[in-house]
Amino acid sequence: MAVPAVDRRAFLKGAGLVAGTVVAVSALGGCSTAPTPRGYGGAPRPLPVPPLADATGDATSLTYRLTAQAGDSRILPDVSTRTWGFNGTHLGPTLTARRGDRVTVEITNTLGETTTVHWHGMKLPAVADGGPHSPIEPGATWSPGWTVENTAATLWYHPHTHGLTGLHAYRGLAGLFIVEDEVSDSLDLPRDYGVDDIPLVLMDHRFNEDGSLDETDLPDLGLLGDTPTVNGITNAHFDASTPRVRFRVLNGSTMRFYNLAFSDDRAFNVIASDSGFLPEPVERGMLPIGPGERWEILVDLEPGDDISLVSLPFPDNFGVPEDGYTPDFGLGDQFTLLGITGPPEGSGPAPAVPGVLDVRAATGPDTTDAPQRDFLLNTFSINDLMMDMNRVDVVIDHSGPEIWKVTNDNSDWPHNFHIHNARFRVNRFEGTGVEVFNDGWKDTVSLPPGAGATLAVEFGHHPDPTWPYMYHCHMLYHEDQGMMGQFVIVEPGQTPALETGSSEHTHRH
Ligand SMILES: [Cu+2]
Repeated sequence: MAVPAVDRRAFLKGAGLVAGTVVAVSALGGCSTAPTPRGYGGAPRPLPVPPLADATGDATSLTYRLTAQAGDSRILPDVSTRTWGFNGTHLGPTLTARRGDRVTVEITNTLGETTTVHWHGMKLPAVADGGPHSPIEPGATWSPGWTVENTAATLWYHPHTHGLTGLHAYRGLAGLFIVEDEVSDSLDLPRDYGVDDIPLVLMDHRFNEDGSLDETDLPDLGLLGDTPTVNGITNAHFDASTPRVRFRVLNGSTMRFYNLAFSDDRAFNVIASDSGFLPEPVERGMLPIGPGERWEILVDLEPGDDISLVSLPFPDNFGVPEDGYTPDFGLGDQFTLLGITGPPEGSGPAPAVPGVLDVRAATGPDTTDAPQRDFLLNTFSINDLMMDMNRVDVVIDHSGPEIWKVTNDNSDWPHNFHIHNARFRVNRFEGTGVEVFNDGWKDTVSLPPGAGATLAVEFGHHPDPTWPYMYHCHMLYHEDQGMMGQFVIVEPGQTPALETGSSEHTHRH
């Protein structure tokens, strides 16, 4: 359905006025007048680390089993919260595989509600991708299988239920999928999972007085929270045992952008983006991360260090106007995310950071003669259209790369853009004065108001006219409101013929 531009603007203005109260509420999480978010008083708790999942099968053909289940968790220290998780009450275990492995995941849904599981960042056949066309009904088991073709990277999995992705992720359905290969083997990097190689799943929540999750969608903001959590708890603390720690940071929040830094402003090295290693480490003091994105960073620590990983207010509010008409996306908020203490006395200095990480990442795809497509993001639409499970928006009938020019057409809202079954380079970033770090291979790009990103996109090539892949805004309230489209990869001359899906919308309103 097309949405006339005039109506969108009118809606936006009206919504902004309604959101006036939200601005005030969200500002409580801000830096200057902010009280401590709930769960951050008192003693910190040790950072939980999601367990590594056990695989069955032989060395190169792995089978994982995930059970989506509900249960009670201690997100807050003093009260239990009903949450969802895989193989546990909250979040999910970390899956691992090597490039070239055959992977099968048997997912059983015991939730009592239909959900799906999508492999974010993975190149794989659309039938295994776990988008909205692959519902797992209550009591059912879904067993996708594929051969891992990604290079070493920190990927993740989360629901992609039509109209309900944000809610299902917010309840806790998210886990990491770490891919290793011969390059990651060869690098002198921290690799002892849970010791010096630490996943950090960032989320944010709102709580009712009784400790239950507040699942009320705020106007325009959906499930934006006022309380940050790391690996499922508030006020987490990590005691380093080594002089260098590798953090694999996932922004698993539904709507929140974080501006990562350390409390003492120390520099750190960025070593990997969404889709794998950078060609060489890049030293940074701040690092924005949008919903769905991942960064791997190295931080060096000394005995006696007592610091925090924090999220700082975005310079220039990420280009979003601070007025009475624009919803407060929390871009001015400041949070302590994770307390960190240095290694024990007597720990030596960290070794030199490798000067080269992955020469394969130094160049993008050759886009000479590559087709270009344009995507205009505005409010809840892409190219004036909202998601329709029965409509194919893009047909790709070749195996080469494409140029996708993605523009945030809103002057006052941030968006971001994620493409399934693909990785891309950000070749140009324009239309905004806001600096966004976009080095390396990515699968999700953050777009401040007005920003245009020219992406050189490399797709997995698994032609199948019957199953679509998704592209969408990864601010999940936007996605759930319809900010998503479908593409199909076919053989030359083939016509898409979707056999799956339905026009039934399951929006919760
Ligand atoms: Cu959006």
